[in-house]
Amino acid sequence: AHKKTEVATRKAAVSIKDLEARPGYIIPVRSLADSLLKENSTGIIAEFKRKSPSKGFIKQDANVSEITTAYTKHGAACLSVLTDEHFFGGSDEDLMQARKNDIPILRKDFIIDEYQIIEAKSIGADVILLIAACLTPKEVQSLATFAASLGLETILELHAEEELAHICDATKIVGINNRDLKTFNVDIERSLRMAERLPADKIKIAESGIDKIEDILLFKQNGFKGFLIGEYFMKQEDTPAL
Ligand code: IGP
Repeated sequence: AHKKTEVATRKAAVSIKDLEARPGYIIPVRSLADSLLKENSTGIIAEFKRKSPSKGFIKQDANVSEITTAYTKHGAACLSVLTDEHFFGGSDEDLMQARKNDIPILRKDFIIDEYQIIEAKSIGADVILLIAACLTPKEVQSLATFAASLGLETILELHAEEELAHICDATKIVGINNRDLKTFNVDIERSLRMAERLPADKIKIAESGIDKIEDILLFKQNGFKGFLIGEYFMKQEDTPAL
């Protein structure tokens, strides 16, 4: 409900025509699928977030440019930037600053409207996230198809087995969230069981609560190609050397 009001306010302020005139509209889109399927890909999707509903502030004054550049130099396959302000303290400006790095960027937000996908493109994002828990299967299909029409890829995020019905042709990349969005509990075993039920042609990504190499190896052995890591990286004292 909060997102709806927020999107309606922005819609009234900035027209689609204005969004389409922004620089993001003319720069080429980079493919997450290609990046993950590359032979020597680390599969790491490194996330920039200052705070989260489960942890509060992780790093309030984090420098988006420094951190995303370090992520890129140290082998990330993709960047993820939170643009939701209300829960995560993010902004479109953060994503635009990350865009100078030449790897795909995921706009991490709660997308419920085509307008937000046009926004994503206008700020230079390559990938959007659709969360099954917030959308009907029909909405997923129509939003993912719309994203593809702009050249953007979609990650469909699932958490529970009931949400398998949200998978469709337009969603070739599926993320399984290890963290329950309501209780914030992380359960990797549950994700592995769910992954067995995904269609074989989907590219699988593991999301949340990953903080050791063993987790990544376990996901890899189970056919996952991507590993979305935020908090573990953000809470490190030092930014990796540039
Ligand atoms: C990253 P973590 O535990 O490494 O910080 O998790 C990412 O998976 C998490 O930020 C996330 C998220 C989301 C945030 C997953 N799905 C949906 C906002 C909205």
